[in-house]
Amino acid sequence: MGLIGGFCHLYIGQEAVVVGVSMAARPSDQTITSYRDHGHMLACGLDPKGVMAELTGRRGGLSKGKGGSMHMFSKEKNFYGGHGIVGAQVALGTGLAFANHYRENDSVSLTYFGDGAANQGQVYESFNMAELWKLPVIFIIENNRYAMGTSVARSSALTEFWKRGMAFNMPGEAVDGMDVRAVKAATERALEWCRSGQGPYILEMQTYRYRGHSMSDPAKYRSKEEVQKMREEHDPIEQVRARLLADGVSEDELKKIDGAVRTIVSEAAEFATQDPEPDPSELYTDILL
Ligand SMILES: Cc1ncc(C[n+]2csc(CCOP(=O)(O)OP(=O)(O)O)c2C)c(N)n1
Ligand SMILES: [Mg+2]
Repeated sequence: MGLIGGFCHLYIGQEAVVVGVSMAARPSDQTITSYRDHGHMLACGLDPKGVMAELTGRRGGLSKGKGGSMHMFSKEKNFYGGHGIVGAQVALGTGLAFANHYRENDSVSLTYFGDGAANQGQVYESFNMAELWKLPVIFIIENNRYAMGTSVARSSALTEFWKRGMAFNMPGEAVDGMDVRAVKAATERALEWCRSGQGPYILEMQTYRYRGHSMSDPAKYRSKEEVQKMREEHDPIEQVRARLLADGVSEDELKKIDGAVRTIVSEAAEFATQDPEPDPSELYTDILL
């Protein structure tokens, strides 16, 4: 409908990652991620109206309508963005872990990044310092198999991202990122490792990006069949639904949950189209000059 200006990177297909991690984490643990951040924000407990209104550039948006989809923060919910520079959040997330270590506050930095970002130089500088100083950080690599239109096989010398910490003595494991139970269990192990003072940990979440990279994506780099197969055989939400039905939860109960979610979404959409845009006088506030 053209209501969202600029970029918009959807998280559809990857939901089990952030949900499973959040189930294991404490509200005091910090989250920091890339521009594919809407799911992370919702999982941190941020108001969907604030997220949606930021997408449409309205006053009630989480960054007052001036940040857009890639730049939303909430110190209150320990959500540190939303970063557009590929890999930049990894060094910042390591800094958050340094602060935790220094303050001895028992919090863990949940630092998310993509398979593409995993090839950036600052990631390895961060790995070195994190392990050297035993910083409480989980490096969560969301391997959704593509960086824009480039598959991991075409860009990465070592496609087993969980092994990327080996040169630094950092443990890691591969996780079925389409199964929320596997994500939660692996995150619990990693959190225990970090909180007991043993340093950082890598979780490679093997997941899949259903939609295009961003706003326009001709998707010539993968087949429709590949996407269809993932949706049909591995969808993280359908898996939960099938398990609940098998456990005796009724279709009616599931419909109620669906209905409640739809209400939240339409209320957010309504707010994001009715709320006014920021006043022009706001153009020079909240920025560093
Ligand atoms: C330093 C830098 N280089 C290039 C880009 C352009 N760019 C934006 S997203 C992206 C791909 C990153 O892929 P990945 O880390 O796998 O994350 P995903 O989009 O799959 O979540 C690239 C190259 C950028 N934003 N920043
Ligand atoms: Mg990727």
